[in-house]
Amino acid sequence: MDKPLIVNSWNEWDPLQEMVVGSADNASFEPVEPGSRPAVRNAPDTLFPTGPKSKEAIDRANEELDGLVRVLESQGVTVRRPEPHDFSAPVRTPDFEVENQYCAVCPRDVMITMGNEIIEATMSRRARYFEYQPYRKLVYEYWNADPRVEWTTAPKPSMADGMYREEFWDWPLEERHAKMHSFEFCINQDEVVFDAADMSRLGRDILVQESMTTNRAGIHWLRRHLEPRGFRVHPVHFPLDFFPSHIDCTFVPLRPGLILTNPERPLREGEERMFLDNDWELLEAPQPVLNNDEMPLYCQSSKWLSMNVLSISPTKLICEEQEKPLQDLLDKLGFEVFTVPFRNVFEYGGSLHCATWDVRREGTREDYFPRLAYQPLV
Ligand code: ABU
Repeated sequence: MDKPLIVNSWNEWDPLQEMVVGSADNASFEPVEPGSRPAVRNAPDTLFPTGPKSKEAIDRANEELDGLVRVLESQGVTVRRPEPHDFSAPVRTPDFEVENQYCAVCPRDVMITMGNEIIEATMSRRARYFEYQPYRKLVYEYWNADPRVEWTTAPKPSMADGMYREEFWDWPLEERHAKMHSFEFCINQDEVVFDAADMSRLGRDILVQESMTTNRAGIHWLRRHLEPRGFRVHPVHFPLDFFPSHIDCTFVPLRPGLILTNPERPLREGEERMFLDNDWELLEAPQPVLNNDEMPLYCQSSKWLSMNVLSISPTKLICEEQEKPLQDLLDKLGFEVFTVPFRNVFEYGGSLHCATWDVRREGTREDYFPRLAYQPLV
């Protein structure tokens, strides 16, 4: 019999065996750059801090990340952590300079497992250009241990000024509303750009959100890479999300046939077809406990981090400790719900799904969409 695969994960819900959980060690504040305009919550005119985060803020986030590790380990999951990295160091390439980097709290943004293949995303922001580095030692370990592991690094974009549309940040809300169906954000369409967290894996079918962090060239690259490997890639759009970045606070598969949706970010008309034709239920998440203006001061994400849950299996998942309305809904749906406090992690860009990268789950590639009209590129 073949030895079990070391890297194997085809969807977001199969029983979890091995996972990377992020770390806040050496984290810095994200700098202002063409792909990101961080702002202090409720005080947009206050200067956003720069340089390393405080030891206290790092310790608070690490305590919660360690709590997540304990829950995962109690469920038999092997947990791995990133290597230390100096995020206070500047980056200088022939095309740009940025005063510091960010953090290794959200491996989901950088790394994705597609079956037995690990893909490192291009990334979309300068401060995150080298964010693959804290995971390289692990990738080498997996790659050396099992010849069936494939490893792909997507082409690095220049991140030069010409890759961005800086005026995006100054568009008034009315203009964003008027332009919502053009799906043009702070990156233009000239180079291949994607963050891994704009994808969601449903067996043979991969959803990719067009966003501030993934452009159409990025989706095109993913199709050309994944279709010959037997995947079908579906671009998805949420026109009422004026600052889309990462799909996992918007459209969250919980188990075969069930997706948690964001009531304030409906799918573009027509894109729900593939789900309804294949008997999937799209179920709205309840309103989060916090409003956007109650989110942590330096957090750049929305209140919808509430729905950034992590599946341990099709019947068990982990939810943020204070999100009672969502916990009650999941409980009614028959899930065993584990909870962990995680709000001190929010200012590092995500919640439970963002702060993890699944390396191995049970299961194989299944077709959950047998009734699908799909036109491959070639
Ligand atoms: N990194 C996930 C953030 C998504 C959101 O704010 O809705």
